[in-house]
Amino acid sequence: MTDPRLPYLAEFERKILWLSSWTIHNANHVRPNLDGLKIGGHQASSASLSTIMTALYLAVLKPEDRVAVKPHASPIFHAIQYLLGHQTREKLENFRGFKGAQSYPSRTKDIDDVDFSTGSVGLGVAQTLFASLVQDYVKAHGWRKDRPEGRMIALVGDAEMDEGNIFEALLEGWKQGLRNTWWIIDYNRQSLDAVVREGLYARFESIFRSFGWDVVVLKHGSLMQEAFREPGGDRLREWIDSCPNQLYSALTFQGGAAWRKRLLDDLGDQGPVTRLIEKRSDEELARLMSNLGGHDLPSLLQAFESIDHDRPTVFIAYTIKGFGLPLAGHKDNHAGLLTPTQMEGFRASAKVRPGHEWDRFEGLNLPEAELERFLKSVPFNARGKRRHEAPKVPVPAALSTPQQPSMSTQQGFGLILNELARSSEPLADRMVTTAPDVTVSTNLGAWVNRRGLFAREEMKDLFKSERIPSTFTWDFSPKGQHIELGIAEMNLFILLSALGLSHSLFGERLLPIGTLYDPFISRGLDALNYACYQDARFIVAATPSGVTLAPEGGAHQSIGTPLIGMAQDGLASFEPAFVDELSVILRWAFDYLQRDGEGEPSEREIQEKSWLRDETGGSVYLRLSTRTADQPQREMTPDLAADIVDGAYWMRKPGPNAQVVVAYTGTVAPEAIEAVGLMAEDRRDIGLLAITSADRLNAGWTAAQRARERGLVHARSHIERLLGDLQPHCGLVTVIDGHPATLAWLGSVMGHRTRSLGVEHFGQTGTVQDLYRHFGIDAQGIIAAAEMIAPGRPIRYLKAVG
Ligand SMILES: Cc1ncc(C[n+]2csc(CCOP(=O)(O)OP(=O)(O)O)c2C)c(N)n1
Ligand SMILES: [Mg+2]
Repeated sequence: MTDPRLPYLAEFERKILWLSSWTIHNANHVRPNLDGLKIGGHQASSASLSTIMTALYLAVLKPEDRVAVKPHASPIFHAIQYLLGHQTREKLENFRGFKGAQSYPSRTKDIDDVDFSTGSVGLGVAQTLFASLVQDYVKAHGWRKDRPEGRMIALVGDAEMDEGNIFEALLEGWKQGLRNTWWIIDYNRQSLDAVVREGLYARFESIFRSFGWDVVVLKHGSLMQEAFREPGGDRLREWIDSCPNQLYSALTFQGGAAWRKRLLDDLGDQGPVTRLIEKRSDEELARLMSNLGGHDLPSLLQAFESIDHDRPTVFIAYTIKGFGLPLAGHKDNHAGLLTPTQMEGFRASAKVRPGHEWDRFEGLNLPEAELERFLKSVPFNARGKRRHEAPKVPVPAALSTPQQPSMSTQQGFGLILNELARSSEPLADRMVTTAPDVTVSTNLGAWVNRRGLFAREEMKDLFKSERIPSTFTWDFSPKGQHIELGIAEMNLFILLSALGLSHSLFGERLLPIGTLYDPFISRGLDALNYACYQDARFIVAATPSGVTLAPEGGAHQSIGTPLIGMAQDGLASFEPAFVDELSVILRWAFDYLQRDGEGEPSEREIQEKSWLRDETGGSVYLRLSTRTADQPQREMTPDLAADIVDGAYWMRKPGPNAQVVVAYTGTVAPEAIEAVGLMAEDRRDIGLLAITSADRLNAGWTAAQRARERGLVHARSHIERLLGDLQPHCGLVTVIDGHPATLAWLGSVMGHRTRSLGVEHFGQTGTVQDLYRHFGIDAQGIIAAAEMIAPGRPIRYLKAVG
């Protein structure tokens, strides 16, 4: 008996193809919304997934499933959501326009229930794998026992498989015992520029099998399979299977007559197979030859619905790029658009009357009431929108601050986490840490000793059971709270992205902390950007940083990361110098992570003082160091704590006639303190500004300026207040173990002359002192800069230093 859903799915597949094509056509020709710029819209890329996505969204998916849609299938996705009532005509009419439906599905910018943003190819694919690990983590901790497990599904372009991060993820998935993950490869054998290499599917098959995945190849649709059963069918099958990709594409583009000519050239005068070809009209022949597995609803339903296990599964689905459209199969079709004439032809075949282009059932062959009933019964849509919310985890008023007289920020970070691990704070139970093989070297060891490593199955530390002394206990269990990763930094950020969306994906809030060496942020940078773009919430502690990792040499020293921290949207960056600052920042971070990020951030004057957009929340980057520093003995007053969070405070307040102010960030604090002490006799009223977050300081300043430009004349940012009392002639020397541009803008705030010290060139091995001297960020360098910028009598200690 045929599946009763098939007639509806076939109708809706046509409708979805029409709506997605019309969306693109409308944006280009009817209501051009990009100043005459023709916009691709990726009609062809979308069309190759039209059948698969119809089958998935309107039949196979359950509400608990989560999907990363190939970026260029966005028009199809929006069309489906429009049919299901989650996308508006207005947004579709404004596709790719300002505030319209987005070119690539976006969790934050689209309204139609996007599970994972995509755009930078490869990242969404890996995101599904890590989301599945997070689902396992949540379940293993006993938090969603009553809810069904979802499948994490990626719709993957075949050329997208070139991205290395996918393979890094595959290896990690294998190590972690991946389950409940489906990747569906849209095997249209075309990329952006060209047709892919022959035989690629065979590489895919063996790669996936070796990582323990099940492989399902969907090559021949049901029409083809029927034809293969006819006399001569085996010859046709051989021909199809040995046809080069380029030729198949070209014939698809040319259509029925070309198929006939070519097939008869190759298979004419050969008895039954010739008859098989000849008895079909051109149109029937074209339909047969384009009936690949990925365009055959019965095969797709059968393949998806026969999976009765949770093993990771890849489907290699043969498709046609541009399926159902006049540009099908053409190798240049990636950014191709239908001409108005082609669109009119398509309109006629879709039976859509002018003025009825957006009608959901226009041109369909089944009664509206039945179609409506079918849509209402779609399992995926049974619960409407599928995003979850999770209550906030309470954050204590203060974290316990280690009291050692001398330590590094990295060490302090480890100690604070250790205290949290020992505590019974609910917060500690929701924390989850992860590191790419640098757990011990970034000081997470003590936390891991107490809270254990996560794995679905128990695994005891053999060294411990053999009684071999070791500082660290490496016990794995389902209750563990540290996920140990292999070295790939891409995986770290994609996992943080998945952990940081747990509240929305799975309804359980996690407070993720990832650690890595600061220079290697760049290795995972696109994934970090991706995580922020989807508004995932996490803390990244990057340590060591700068040239303070002196003996390791230039390859382990970071220069530009403070600028990354400033420029990265969705990430508040801090570089504390002292552990009491770090403690305040971490506490704040746990709260900031959990603030509701829905909607557009507004610049309301929530924190009257700072002009920061703090109500929306975000992720946090801590740039730490292994360099030991003497810790100030001071009381952490609420005012000081607020200043630390806003980005700066006076370590030494300048007098009324200050000639020079030194502003430092992070681990160069001792140099700045020393320099100020040595200059105090020769420069009047000297000030020392401790900057804990150049990022937030700068953001507040920018926001205040914008507010004033809008007429809010009293808007003042934190840095404007701090520098506001300085005389115009006061010089500013800024210093950071990182790129000097990080603080160079301070001179523009009130117009003070500024000299910015920092590191611009690759370092090398040496002691910290050697390198600081070399780059001129030691006390002597600071004093020399001050003398130039704030003229006066010679600073007598200048020569004595260093
Ligand atoms: C990281 C990244 N690099 C490059 C691009 C530009 N780009 C978009 S689609 C594409 C080719 C996609 O081919 P495939 O994955 O086979 O998808 P198809 O268009 O065939 O459906 C490229 C290179 C991108 N979006 N992301
Ligand atoms: Mg392709």
